[in-house]
Amino acid sequence: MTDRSAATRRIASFEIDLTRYLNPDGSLTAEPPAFARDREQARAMYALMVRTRLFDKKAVALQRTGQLGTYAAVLGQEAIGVAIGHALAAEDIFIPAYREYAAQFARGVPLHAILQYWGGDERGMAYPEGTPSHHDFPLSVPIATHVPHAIGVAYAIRLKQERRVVLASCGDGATSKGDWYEAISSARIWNLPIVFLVSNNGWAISMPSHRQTGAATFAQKGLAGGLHSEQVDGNDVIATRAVLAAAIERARNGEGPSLVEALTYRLHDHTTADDARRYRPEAEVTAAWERCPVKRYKAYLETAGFWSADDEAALIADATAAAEAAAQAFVATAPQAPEAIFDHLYATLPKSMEWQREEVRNRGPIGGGH
Ligand SMILES: Cc1ncc(C[n+]2csc(CCOP(=O)(O)OP(=O)(O)O)c2C)c(N)n1
Repeated sequence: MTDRSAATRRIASFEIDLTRYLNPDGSLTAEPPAFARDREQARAMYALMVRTRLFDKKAVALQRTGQLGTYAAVLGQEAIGVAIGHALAAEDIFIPAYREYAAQFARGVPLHAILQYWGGDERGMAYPEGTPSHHDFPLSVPIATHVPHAIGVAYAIRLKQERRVVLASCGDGATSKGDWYEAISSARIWNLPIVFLVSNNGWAISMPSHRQTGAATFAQKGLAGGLHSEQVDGNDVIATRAVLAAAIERARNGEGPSLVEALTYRLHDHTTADDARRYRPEAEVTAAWERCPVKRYKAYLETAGFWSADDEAALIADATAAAEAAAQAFVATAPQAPEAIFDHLYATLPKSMEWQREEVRNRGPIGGGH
């Protein structure tokens, strides 16, 4: 065999950065950004995180008591939605997967609308006018199919020369799909104002992340498309907001797309239709609770003098009441006409669908509180 080393030159090499401000015990690794030193902003982020956690608990309880369809819990991943909600500007466009409820709440989606969606009622995705959510996308349960759509939106923004940014979120499993790679590939070629957020929560249902890719990180998948790519501790709301805000700013300034891999952990089952005990070691879950984003951020706030026991009691009471009110609003919603699913999908119903619409109409109501 000939030695070809003399003929070989290295033409590319790469590094992936990981950002973390908060250790799991809430202590700081570095001086935090200005927003985390601002009492009001820092408190608002915590309130949203706790509200989301209590909403989530209520949603699971509704499903367990037969009042809600399958629901995807966000337990353990709340910081990511909070960071998205606080990093995006009102005019930006959020194109979510299905676990980033906190971001949707921040942008004006009412809590009960999310329950409505998981109750099989598409009206929950008609977000209120006059809120930033109005121009956002509905949840995407089909994995990664919304990511090329996000490219289309970002392309339109560039064409119209608007200073808006698209943020598309998905899980680690979604990065295995062809449509996801197609989007990554187009983003840089067209220099689109887009940020891809990949929540690496350790699992894609029963498939662990380390079997999802042979690569050391999911972030480096973005490098293949020429994207600015990095990791962040997704259980550290300060770091996640800071990294996303920087990526959004680059996109807004025409400096190209980014991929952010947020390291987190799904503390709940995949959905209420799943039983993770069948495939996931209990010890892994116990260890992950030590990295809980709520506990960590609360410790930071307390040390900073931004949070007291009275604040906590008031927030828990308020967030519990909000979750309860959402549940009641959902349960009280009259079901929509069964044929409404056709009306939501088509402006003009194709002739070939008319008999299907009739058949569904005769079947009885769907959605609403039941
Ligand atoms: C196109 C498509 N294929 C398969 C499924 C079934 N499915 C639902 S969730 C899921 C795993 C998704 O894992 P990941 O992207 O890591 O997101 P996570 O649920 O962990 O947040 C799969 C395969 C689906 N919803 N859509």
